[in-house]
Amino acid sequence: MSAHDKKFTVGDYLAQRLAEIGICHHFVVPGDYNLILLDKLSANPNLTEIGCANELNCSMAAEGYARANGASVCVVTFSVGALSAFNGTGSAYAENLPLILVSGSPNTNDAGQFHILHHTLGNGDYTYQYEMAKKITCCAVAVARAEEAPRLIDRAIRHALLARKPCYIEIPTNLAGASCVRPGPISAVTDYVVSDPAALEAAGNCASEYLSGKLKPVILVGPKLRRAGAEAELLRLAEAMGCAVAVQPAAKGMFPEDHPQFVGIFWGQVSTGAADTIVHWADALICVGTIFNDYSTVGWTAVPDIPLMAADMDHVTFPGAHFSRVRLPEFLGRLAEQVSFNDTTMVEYNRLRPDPLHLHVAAPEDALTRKEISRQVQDMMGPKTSLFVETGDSWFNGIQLKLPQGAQFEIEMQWGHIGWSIPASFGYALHYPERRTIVMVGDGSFQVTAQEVSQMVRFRIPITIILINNRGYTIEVEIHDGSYNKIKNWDYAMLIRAFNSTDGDAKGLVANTAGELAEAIAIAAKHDGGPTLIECTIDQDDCSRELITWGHYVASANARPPRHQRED
Ligand code: DPX
Ligand code: MG
Repeated sequence: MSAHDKKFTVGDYLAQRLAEIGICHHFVVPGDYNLILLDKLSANPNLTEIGCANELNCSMAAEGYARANGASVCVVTFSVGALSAFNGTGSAYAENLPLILVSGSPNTNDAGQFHILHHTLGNGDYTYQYEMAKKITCCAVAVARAEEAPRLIDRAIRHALLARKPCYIEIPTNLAGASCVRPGPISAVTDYVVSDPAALEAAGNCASEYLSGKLKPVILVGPKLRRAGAEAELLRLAEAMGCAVAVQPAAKGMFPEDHPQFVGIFWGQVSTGAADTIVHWADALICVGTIFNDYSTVGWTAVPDIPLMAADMDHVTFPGAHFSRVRLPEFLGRLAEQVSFNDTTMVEYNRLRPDPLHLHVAAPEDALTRKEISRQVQDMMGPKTSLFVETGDSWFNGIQLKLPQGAQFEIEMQWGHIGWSIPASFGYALHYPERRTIVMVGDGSFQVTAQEVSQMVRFRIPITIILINNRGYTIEVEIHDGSYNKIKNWDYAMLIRAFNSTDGDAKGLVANTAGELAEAIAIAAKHDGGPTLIECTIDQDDCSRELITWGHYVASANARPPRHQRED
């Protein structure tokens, strides 16, 4: 084979790299600027093309696929496609997921000839999309000559994998099929950057100093733990220390909930178990991959107030010292070797441990309530369940559930885009056909991305959608009410049947009572040929105590008056 094989193209190069980093499905919406590229991608035998209904959903499906697979790709057309896909790309940035956004772009001759092109702003500028992409990715590249494609494609993918952030690759329509050299070993792109040995050692020593003399250490786990691939090391550290382990809401499931050291979700006033009491009692707090934002701190009311040790994905900060290029798995692994056992916080927690709740079981004819839905969803959970919870009261209902060993939990708490759970669960389930994916989603959220259920129908993915119909944006009602929180009601079960058309096998069911929900869940459990949507109707005012409490504090944080600088 000659080094410059005429038959090998820029599109083939990208396809090969995607396959080599373990991507098996590529999410696409076609448009004339990306058609040749799509032909090249689908010609690669290791990639399966997954068409989506629109680019917002396409990017969110890729976001969900990256949660399961570790990396993903979304391929769209210029501007009309890419600007919608920026939303899922923003989510991937916020949620620390390497999503590769690829956009077709105008023919390379047009800019110089001052042509006005379709799907553009019409002002002759074709750089704006690339400029915008720079802000929401860790690396954006625009290929202008085929010769540059290998270097730029490799660079973007490498940055994304290392930083666990999205990247952007723009390929002009007349370059996707242009000939290109073949790629070298993939290790040059995927090779892991290990910790700086001196920084790792110094950080380890600093950790010993931080913990020395402390009597009540607690570990607080945040959502970046899984993104850094450090769950096993955290477990080793926790068991070596024997201390209490609390988890932030966005990290639910990243430390096993059936582990004796699991003390609950630390979420200020809406914590589970007695997690907040034990976190506030601690005199040393080892934060691992945590994110303290207005939501996770309940409108800044639950910011830990002792000096912290904060281990992030690639650096560690102590009171008074910072260490760069310390990778989380290596740091936690090292700490697990050096710490001493101190279970004081577990001894205390066992005194505080709340008794298990005796949940009220509704009679079959009882009108459905939020609590009864949660009780029945709890019974659906097993080791192979993956539960997606959507922004809305579903967050609070989902957080309260107990995850049995092996169950997975997905939440998009940093970005918080309503409608995320439908395309994201679809993307996720493509990677995990052996798992049972359940989605808890509100009526308002479902209306944002409902079309993507048709992809679950098309690819026969048996996702169970528990749609909680409380006739509006209840979480918004609790934060700030107004006429805008009312929405048009739909016949959701009938909508699903419309997606079936002549060849689909989705089920759309309605549950108004506890008994109807139990029957619907039994049908869903046996249904493998496509999704089952269960519309659960509840009273408009039936929402969780946690939502009301949290909404009150978040609303107060939003309403803080502007602070003016003092004029001297
Ligand atoms: C909005 C939210 O019906 O859930 O349980 O009734 O609240 P609940 P629904 O799905 O309603 C969701 C609604 C409108 N948030 O209450 S959380 C603002 C918002 C957002 N994302 C996007 N637009 C607006 N989070 C894309
Ligand atoms: Mg609602």
